Amino acid sequence: MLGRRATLAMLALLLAGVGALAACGGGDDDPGSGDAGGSSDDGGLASEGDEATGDVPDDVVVMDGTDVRVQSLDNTFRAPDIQVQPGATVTWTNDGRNEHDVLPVDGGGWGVEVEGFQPGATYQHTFTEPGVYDYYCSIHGTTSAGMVGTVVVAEG
Ligand SMILES: [Cu+2]
Repeated sequence: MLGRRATLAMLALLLAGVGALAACGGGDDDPGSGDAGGSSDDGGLASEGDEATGDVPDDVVVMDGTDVRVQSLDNTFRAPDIQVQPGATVTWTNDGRNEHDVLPVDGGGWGVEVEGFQPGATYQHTFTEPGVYDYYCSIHGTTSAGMVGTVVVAEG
């Protein structure tokens, strides 16, 4: 008797679980199909332009003021993607336990090698020209993945 009751109880739990899953699946369908029409317009706009200077990241954080700080942690930049006004000075601090570097993906004239960016060190650069400046840490990333960041210089 006990064994049979236990089996019935498990069966009831199983059925309840299946019911809950089915309810979730059904609920997701309706909003999903509603969104599809609206978002296709945005895709068309996003694909225009920006090819020469690089893309402005979607999650870019607009930073007010002329003194902006970016933390270098193990192993990310925080915030990774920022927007500053022309003439702003960006200060990277190595707040991690490991050594890092800050290297521009395109061109040069700024950035810091690992020798100058040990834990506790700071590096700063003033960005005067509008543009999209991609950078990376060559120890923990590549030019396009891993420990990467972007400074967008634009009038706010
Ligand atoms: Cu690094």
